[in-house]
Amino acid sequence: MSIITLLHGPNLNLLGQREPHIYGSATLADYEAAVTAAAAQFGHTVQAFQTNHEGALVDAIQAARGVAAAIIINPGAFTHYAWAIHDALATFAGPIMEVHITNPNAREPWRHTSVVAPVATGSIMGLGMHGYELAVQAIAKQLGA
Ligand code: CA2
Repeated sequence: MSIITLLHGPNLNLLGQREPHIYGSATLADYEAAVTAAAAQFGHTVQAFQTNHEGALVDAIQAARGVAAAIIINPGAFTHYAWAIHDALATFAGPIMEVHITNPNAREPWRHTSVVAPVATGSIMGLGMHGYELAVQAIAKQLGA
């Protein structure tokens, strides 16, 4: 049994409360429950954390080192410019799945760059909650369980 750290960045605490035409009606708690259920199918547990603060996200990534076997991260808008998150993720030894609810490449040009993608094992975008479930499946395969 391994721990998967699930990290959400800024404004994702508002899921299900604002802009449902873009982000759907599922809440952050729904996302965390779905990932937990998917992970349980492979015998893994999930430690979930959301923050609106870049440094807190860096701290959470560092805290996952030596504790979690894998990270699933939706860094929110930090995706597009937060090199401190890039650097923190680069220190993590296990699989890292970058997940986005929407497809940033189909949105404004400033969303087309990800500074996280170069240090991610894989990136899944535009599939809503299903993307998170696919991320769990990919991690389970990578961990060999
Ligand atoms: O599609 C994604 O998952 C994003 O990471 C979401 C970020 C956005 O900046 C990225 O480009 C793509 C924004 C998260 C904002 O979440 C909200 C949720 C509900 C209501 C308002 C914002």
